[in-house]
Amino acid sequence: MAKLISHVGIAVKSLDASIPFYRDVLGMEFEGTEVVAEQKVKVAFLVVGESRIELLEPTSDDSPVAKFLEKNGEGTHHIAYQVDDLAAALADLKAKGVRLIDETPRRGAHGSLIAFIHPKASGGVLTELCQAH
Ligand code: CMX
Repeated sequence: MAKLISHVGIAVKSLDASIPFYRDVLGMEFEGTEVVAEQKVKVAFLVVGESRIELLEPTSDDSPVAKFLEKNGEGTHHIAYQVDDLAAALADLKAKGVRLIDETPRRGAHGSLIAFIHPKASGGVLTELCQAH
């Protein structure tokens, strides 16, 4: 099911303040930013090998990332694994009784399809599955 680590999501207060560390200090290729309206975040992607770092800045006070920042401050927010067929993966997880946040795929960045597994079902790690578009 999980093919590779698509990206690691990191919650930040400000993309502008956070991008330079990854781009200029760690030397990652900066791919650009995108607003993911459905998730109430603005994201920046930085390429590292086959994977990416996704910096997440909330776009409103009721964004899940705003709530995370308020509770924990900046830091690792989720790990995303790439799958070939998200709908099939979700059906499989549901059949196995895994607690899902999204029972059907939603729209993520880059037109991808995404769904989250609840952190209580995955050892305290918010886990995303994504299918590239
Ligand atoms: N990683 C690990 N645990 C987390 C977490 C995270 N990112 N966010 C919340 N939790 C834990 C909390 O610590 C809390 O645990 P305790 O009950 O032990 O204290 C529990 O989950 C409930 O957290 P909460 O703060 O009360 O928040 P909610 O239940 O309202 O929401 C969650 C939590 C995960 C269901 C919600 O954030 C969600 O639906 N997330 C998925 C969507 C998302 O995060 N979108 C932004 C990224 C989008 C993108 O990548 O494009």
